[in-house]
Order: sequence, then C-alpha cells, then structure tokens
Amino acid sequence: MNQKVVVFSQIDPDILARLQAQYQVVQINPKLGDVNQQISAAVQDADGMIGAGRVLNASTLATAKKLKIISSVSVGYDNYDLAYLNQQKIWLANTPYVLTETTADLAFTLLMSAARQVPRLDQWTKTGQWQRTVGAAQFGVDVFGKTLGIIGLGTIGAAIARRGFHGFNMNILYHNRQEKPEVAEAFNAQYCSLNTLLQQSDFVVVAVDLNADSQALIAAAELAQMQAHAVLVNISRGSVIDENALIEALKSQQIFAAGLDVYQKEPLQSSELFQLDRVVTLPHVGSATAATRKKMAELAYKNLVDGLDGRKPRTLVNPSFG
Ligand code: 8YV
Repeated sequence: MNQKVVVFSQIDPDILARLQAQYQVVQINPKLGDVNQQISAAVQDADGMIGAGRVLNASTLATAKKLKIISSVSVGYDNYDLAYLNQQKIWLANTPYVLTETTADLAFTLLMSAARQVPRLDQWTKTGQWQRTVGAAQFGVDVFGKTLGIIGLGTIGAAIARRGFHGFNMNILYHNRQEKPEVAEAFNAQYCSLNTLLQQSDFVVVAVDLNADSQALIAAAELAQMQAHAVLVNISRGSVIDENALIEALKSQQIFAAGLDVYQKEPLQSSELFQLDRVVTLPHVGSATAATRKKMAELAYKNLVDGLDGRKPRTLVNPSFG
C-alpha cells in the first residue's frame, strides 16, 4: 500500500501531480471546514506532510501515529513545535538557500520604495495631484552612501548587506546573536549592539528568525532610538516588531517610513497601518516569484521523498535525532 501524504497548503501543481502518482495524497481544503480538524483527521495514518503556513504542534498532530516527516515549503519554521517534533521523532525539513536572493531583492525593493515613497507618490500622480513642481511633502531620503543596519546576519541578511555595500556604497552595521566576521568581512560590516545599530542606521532591516529571543525585539523603546529620517524594513516575521508601537512611532514621526512584508496577523485585511501614508505594505511576498516558489517546491518534494524512504533529507531543521 502506498504511503500516505497530507498536503496542508496550496503547492506547485506539478509537484502535486508527482505526489499523487507516488503516494496516497490527502489535500487539506479550507473550503471544506475547519483546517485543524481536517489535519487531525488526515494525519492519523499519514506517513508524511508537505505545505506551509499552518501551525503544526502537539494539538494538531496528536492523532498522528506514524508520521515520519513534515516537509515545509518555507525557510522559516516558527509555526512548527520543534520540541514536540523532536520528542515524537518526526523530521522537519525546510527550504533554505533557494529563496535567499529573491527575498533579499524584495527587502531592497521595500527599502527603496519606503525611502522614496513610491506607492504614495504613484497614487498622488495618478490621482491628478501633481499640479506644480514637487515640494518637501514629496521628498524622500537618500540611500546611496548611507548606513544600513541589518538585524540578523543570516543568509538572507548577508544577501541584503551585499546589495547595500556593492550596489549603493552603503556603510553596513549588523547585530546578531553572535558575531560573524567571516561573513561580515565581505562587505566590511561592523558588528554592534542593537541599540547602537538603531541609533546610527539610516535604514534598519529586520532579517531574523522568529524565536523566543526575537519575539517583539523591536518595540517602543527600540523605535525611540531610531533617527527621525530613518526607515524600518521587516521581511522576517511580523511578531518581531510590536506593530502597535510601530504605528505610534510612525504617527508621531519618530521615524520617516516603514516597508513591511510581514505582520503580527496574516493575512492582514485591515489595520491602522493602511491609513499611514509613509508605510509600504506588501502581502508576505518575500519569496514569491514563480521561479523561486518552483525551486522551493522542488526542494520540499525531494526532502519529503527522502524522508519517506528513510533517508535524511538534505535540508533538515532537526537532524539531532535523525
Ligand atoms: C514562504 C516564508 O513562502 O520561506 C518562508 O519562511 O516566509 C515565505 O518565503 C511563505 O511562508 C509560504 O510558503
């Protein structure tokens, strides 16, 4: 009897077809009712799972009796209860590296859009408000040669730093749980405390994983240390920033602007952020190009097949017990 695979989010159709040809596939469909109830029922006799964007933990996986592997189509894995998966000896694989450059491109897109107020001025122009030479209300802030502070010098953070250093002649600061001189030297990045980074950066890009240390890492006290002309960009996870504190900082013009791709609650369908004209909001599209999502799906598929065949997946989050 073919092994059973639960597909718990939309995945690439080619990959889905391959899975359906190899395994007994059950797809979770939000239109059919409560997703967690569907997952609990489907995982009872499942051997593997593939997808993204769902919380999988002791509650949703309690009925899983023979689950070997969860293959996440994402680099972030904050929505999986890793301690529980380790206790149950369930492999968790993710899709790092293949999305690095695409996500770093998006981070810089947000940085430039917020710096020069592109969405706001686009609408201003299209709604016929350009009736004379622009004035201070339409001015942005310079990027070239300015100071870029990266919070989280992981693979994506390093790719963002490379763009700033080589592309815009920026001075790079970084804050990380530990110093990474072997990475930083490539773009002359200086390690500093979070406070120093916030005080000295013209642009602050948040690129950390979401974990116990980074939850609400940027709150009112941190925002108050930023410069009035500074721009904050978040491409990590929404919960790394206290969203209410950010709204207040923007309303009181403590900082110049923000570029956001992630939010405390997603999908975000209403928020005071939408009323703030110096905030650029994107719908969690960091890795969202056709080519990159295809690469992520391919890697997640290979991880799943390896795990189902008892081989250690190539990008494993929890290799400790495998
Ligand atoms: C994912 C992401 O594509 O990879 C991650 O961690 O946040 C995005 O690139 C998204 O979570 C859905 O797959």
